[in-house]
Amino acid sequence: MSAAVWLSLGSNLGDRQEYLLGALQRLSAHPAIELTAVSSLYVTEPWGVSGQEDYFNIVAGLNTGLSPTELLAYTQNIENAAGRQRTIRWGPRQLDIDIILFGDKRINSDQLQIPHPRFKERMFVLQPLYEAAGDILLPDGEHLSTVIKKCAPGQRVELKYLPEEWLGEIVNDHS
Ligand code: A4P
Ligand code: MG
Repeated sequence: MSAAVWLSLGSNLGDRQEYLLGALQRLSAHPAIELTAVSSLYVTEPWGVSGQEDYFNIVAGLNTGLSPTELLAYTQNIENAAGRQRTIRWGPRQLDIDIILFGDKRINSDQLQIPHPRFKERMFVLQPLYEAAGDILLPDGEHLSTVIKKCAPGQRVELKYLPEEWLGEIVNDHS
């Protein structure tokens, strides 16, 4: 069975836009992944550790027949292919891919927590998610718009490119 999944992708090292584009290409190249939505590209202030470059953040929606752990293994391969080194937690990175939602699943293992444990505190996830997914009902019964109203104000999340301004054919190519 296919599940509706939402991923958050971020980059704050090197050619940030190119890393995000490359990740989307690799995701849509997988035979068991169908890319269904990609948000605008946002420039966001670093969350967690200050003194880093701004991030480029996006959200992508997909349908997949992969299990959550299979999807995590694939997204970690994509991160590694982008040269990702795991040194400082929340430190600078070429590419970070987090699984935010996986249908209605709730998972709490050492390797994987879904929904992502910190997404409700992060406007760099919530704003593009709202743009791409609309006011979805979350697995805990809360609407996304309610979470956004409760999120700490003042986090800088600036629209840089609308989807058609930065994606080219990437989403259409797959359909
Ligand atoms: N893991 C558990 N649950 C998940 C999940 N739902 N999705 C595990 C993905 N991975 C999940 O991640 C550490 C471990 O989390 C993985 O091995 C996986 O088994 P990591 O990517 O190696 O390390 P990390 O990303 O440095 O740590 P962490 O805690 O995942 O950080 P976050 O929460 O991903 O935050 N500021 C802005 N503006 N934009 C950003 O994109 N990103 C981060 C990273 C910090 N600040 C940011 C941004
Ligand atoms: Mg991560």
